[in-house]
Amino acid sequence: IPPYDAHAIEAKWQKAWEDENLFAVDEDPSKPKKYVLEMFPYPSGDLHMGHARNYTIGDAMARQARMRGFDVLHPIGFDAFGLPAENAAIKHNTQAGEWTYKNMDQALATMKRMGFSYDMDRLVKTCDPDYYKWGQWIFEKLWERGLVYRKKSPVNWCPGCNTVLANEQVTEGHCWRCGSVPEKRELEQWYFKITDYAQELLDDLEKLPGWPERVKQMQANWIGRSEGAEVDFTLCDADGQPIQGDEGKITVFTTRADTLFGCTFFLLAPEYKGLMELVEGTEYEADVRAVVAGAEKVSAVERAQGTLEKHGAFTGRYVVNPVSGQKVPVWVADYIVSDYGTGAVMAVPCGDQRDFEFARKYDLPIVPIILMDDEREALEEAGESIDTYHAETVDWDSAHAAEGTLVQSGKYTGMRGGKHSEGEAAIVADLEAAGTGRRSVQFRLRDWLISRQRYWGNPIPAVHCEHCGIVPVPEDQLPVTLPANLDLGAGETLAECREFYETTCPVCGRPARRETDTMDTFTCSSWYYLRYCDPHNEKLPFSKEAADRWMPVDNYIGGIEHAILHLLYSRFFTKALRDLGMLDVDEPFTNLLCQGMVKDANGETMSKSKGNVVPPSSVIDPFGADTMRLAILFIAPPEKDFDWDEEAVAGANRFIKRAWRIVWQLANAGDASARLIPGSLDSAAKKLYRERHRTLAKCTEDFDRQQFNTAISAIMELVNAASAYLNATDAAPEARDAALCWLVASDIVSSLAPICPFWADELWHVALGHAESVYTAPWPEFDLSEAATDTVEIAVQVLGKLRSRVEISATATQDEMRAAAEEAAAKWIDGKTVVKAICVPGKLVNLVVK
Ligand code: ANZ
Ligand code: ZN
Repeated sequence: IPPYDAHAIEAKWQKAWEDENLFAVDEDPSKPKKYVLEMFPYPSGDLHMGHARNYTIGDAMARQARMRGFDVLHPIGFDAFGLPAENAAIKHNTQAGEWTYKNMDQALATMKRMGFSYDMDRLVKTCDPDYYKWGQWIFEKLWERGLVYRKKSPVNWCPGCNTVLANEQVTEGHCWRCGSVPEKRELEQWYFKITDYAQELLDDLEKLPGWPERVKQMQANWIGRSEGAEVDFTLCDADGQPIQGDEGKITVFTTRADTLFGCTFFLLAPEYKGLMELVEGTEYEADVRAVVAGAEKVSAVERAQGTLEKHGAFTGRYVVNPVSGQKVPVWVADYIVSDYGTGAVMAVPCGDQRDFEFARKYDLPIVPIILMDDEREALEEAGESIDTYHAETVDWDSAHAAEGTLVQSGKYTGMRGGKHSEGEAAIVADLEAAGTGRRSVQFRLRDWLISRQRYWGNPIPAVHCEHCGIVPVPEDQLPVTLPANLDLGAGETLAECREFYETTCPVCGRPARRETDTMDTFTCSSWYYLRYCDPHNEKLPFSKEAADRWMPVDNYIGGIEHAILHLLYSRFFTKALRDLGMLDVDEPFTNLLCQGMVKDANGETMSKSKGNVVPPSSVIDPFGADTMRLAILFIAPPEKDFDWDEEAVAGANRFIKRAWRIVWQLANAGDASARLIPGSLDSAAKKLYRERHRTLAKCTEDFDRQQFNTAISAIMELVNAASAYLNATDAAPEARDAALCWLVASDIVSSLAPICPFWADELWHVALGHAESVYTAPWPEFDLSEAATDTVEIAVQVLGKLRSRVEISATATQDEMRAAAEEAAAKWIDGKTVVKAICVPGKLVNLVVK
């Protein structure tokens, strides 16, 4: 038996697979397809453990699918644009591209060492012009369809990164990359109209039973659909004189029209259009301006959270409540945002905590109009009536429950109040009848701001012409190529690069200026999985035929950090491209697996700053990639976090070596041409034969559930059973069943092949003598009925003491049980008389002797 030399074997098969192009797609339409995809990496350096885990999971799935007869698409690429390349270029005084391509090469080398079965002919790098060209092409198609527009709007400007951030990139009030606090700036920006798809993006979550519930919940919350109503208030001056015409109407969006009687003041967002006209030249102007100026310093996201100290000012104006007829003051408040609902809010401090805090701060009235159930019970017990309940103010510390019984609410008093309540329905119906309100649905989802004032990204293909306006770059002039030699170190930007921005108008031919914004890199990762279907297409981003063949992705594997943005944007692209007639599917990813994190041995997240990163090479160098892959999959189920464990790696290595020896022994004892006749196996062989059916059934099922750790346990049991068989037959090796030995050797190699590929292909070729790769061989077949035991092992006791165990037929009679027990316990009953045998079928025989 040759020793297990991981490094020699791995080098050998890396080369052989590459030479043979073994993992290229078959493009065989007679086979069912399977598209297995891991989220592609950002090439920031070498791969880390998180990557290694992500790709090992995907690779095990892809390899097994191949063995099960699927035509498998398993590609890889790089999400290669982005800020870190620019920062690195500045720091190391190189070009962003140079740094990026170098890192990609390094990552590819590690992927090769890890044995990932990618179809390398389909490699996609998003910073290659023949990829980003099609990103520009798609941009223009979306533009034609009305899904791209420009808007001057207050944007989050990150002073650290010198760029605009999308709302999504401001997390808890800080830049997601550098942690700076973004400022407000007014700029013309490019947007994708993802909100056109808000309802469908929400509804279609139901078509995704293969996604984790929590991811769907996060998406639904992000889309944030709210059902409510718009209510029109009438603007008036201090004397209650209404202001005539359309300007005299201010509309709010509320989910709680039932609380209209509790509206004691009225709020406008600082950016509310027309706010300044209300106060211009009045004594209130200065205070209102101060609130507006203060709000500009804080991001809208943060303001809307309502956790900051609230600021406001009275405008000197009032509005009349369309239901109660009450006149209430209009204030500007910084916790109201302009891009949700109408930017105006009816404040109900008894029911809304933010309004409550504002009322307390500025001494505005809080009138209770809803009683919680216990308050109502107390009231009734005191013999008072809801109808006559009267209170002008409250002594509470916070706003009260959202649901209860309406009081002090005119004809609605006594009705149930709350979201979607009886009271809400009644009031909205009356508003609709009176023409002062209507049902309305709002989404939290905002349009996708894609403009970045950054160099290392996909240029937006547009030209600004003084005569023709903003025009798209004609298709035959795509791609707009990124200049390679910007002096980033000196702070040069695209907007300062003459060579880039000086151009002529494609319509009139006059000198014009090229757009210098690049696209958010999330645009590149929103359709890469489509390019993999047809990576060399020179006429289109991908053909419909190829997309129809491969889409949707059957198994998508990646980190939970992409649960919202990347997945939402990809779903949007798929739907928009479907509507352009480019493919047929509604959803890009059928099954989603979010793998858990790899933490260090102390349970801390691995990070460079903590200095606790375990690089994959630290395992591959001493033990080989197969040990690494086995350890990663064995430590925990894929969706769970795990703590990196040296002992588990050593254990995986011991097992791989042991399985290596057992396979060789079985192969040496085996014979490929011998015929296996189950009926003629002796009892030891029969036992192993049953075990192989049982463990393969378990292992196959576990693969289907992607529970690789328990699949590996099943394979370990099979190895143990084989080892026991070899030991039991050590005395008479010639009695070993050659066909069975060969079969079980093949089983062990095949079932471990998705996990330890180098090990497996070596044994398959050398120990088992096959000419072809194990990945061209089928996944082992099994038959659960063969696993059913027709014998049982029973305990043999003499006078209640366990003396022996014996294997007997499962259907043995009591006499047969007794006979077998007496034989097994012969030496303990020698010279005595068995007076009685107590038989418990399937369990034991107790012999009573004298
Ligand atoms: C009256 C009211 C009473 C409200 C009450 C809530 C509770 P969701 O559910 O998230 O959609 N609102 C509306 N537009 C706003 C804006 N631009 N900025 C800040 N707040 C705004 O939230 C809907 C509620 O958020 C609306 O219902 C409104 O306050 C507030 F007991 O109206 B409500
Ligand atoms: Zn022009």
